[in-house]
Amino acid sequence: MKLLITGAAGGVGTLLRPRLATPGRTLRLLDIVPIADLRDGEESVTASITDLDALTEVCAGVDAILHLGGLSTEHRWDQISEVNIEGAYCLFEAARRAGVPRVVFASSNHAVGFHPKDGTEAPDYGYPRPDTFYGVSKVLGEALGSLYHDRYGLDVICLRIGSCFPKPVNARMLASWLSPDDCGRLVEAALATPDPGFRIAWGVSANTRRWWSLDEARAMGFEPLDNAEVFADEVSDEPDEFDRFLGGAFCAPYDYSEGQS
Ligand code: 15L
Repeated sequence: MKLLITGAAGGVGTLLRPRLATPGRTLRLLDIVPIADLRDGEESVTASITDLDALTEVCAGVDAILHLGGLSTEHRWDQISEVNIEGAYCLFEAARRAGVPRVVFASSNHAVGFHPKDGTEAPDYGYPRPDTFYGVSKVLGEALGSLYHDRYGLDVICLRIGSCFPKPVNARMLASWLSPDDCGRLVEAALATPDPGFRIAWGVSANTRRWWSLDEARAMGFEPLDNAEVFADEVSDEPDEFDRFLGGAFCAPYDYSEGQS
């Protein structure tokens, strides 16, 4: 089984590489920078996710794609549209041209970040309400996934990932944390679930303070085993005024002037 991981040199990609390495699986690691310290079962390809021809070649012989590539925080519109939006188009189109049957798309909670928290679990498939241009790019990626499923039959699973870091670093992450191990388990579920069609699921651990649904992820066979609460004593309880929204600080005003992106 050959799994292509885009953005493999990034934060989540680096956390997932060892967790997705299984006997009989080749990880084809794509990034714009070469990947050092390749392990058994890994191969590295240096290319841009906005180079459709290169991406189509890289997709040859691949069984599934985990698309992590792109900017992972807010940037100016020209940067987001050039990298994340064009990159998502190239990814789905390359998958179609190369006949890759399944794409797991790393969407984000910021696709729906401006929904206010209302004391109930935010449902899977919540209506888009992006909190940034970055969030808009995730909505666009989900929309492309939907189109490529309906028009071409690709299986597309969009994971609205919370905060995937080694451990939570602020009060919000006590709710939004997706542990690296749970992230690996969630991706495995998305890769293995039979006939998924088009899905949108939250990516979050079994946090005591969680405010996102786990229904769709569980329906794919995911069971989170970690809980951010074990780190509660290590993070400041200082509330942030933007924590009233699902997207937290991404909802704050952003300075797009030169040098701020
Ligand atoms: C994301 O989508 C970002 O890529 C990441 O940098 C975190 O900020 C995360 O969301 C979050 O909401 O904590």
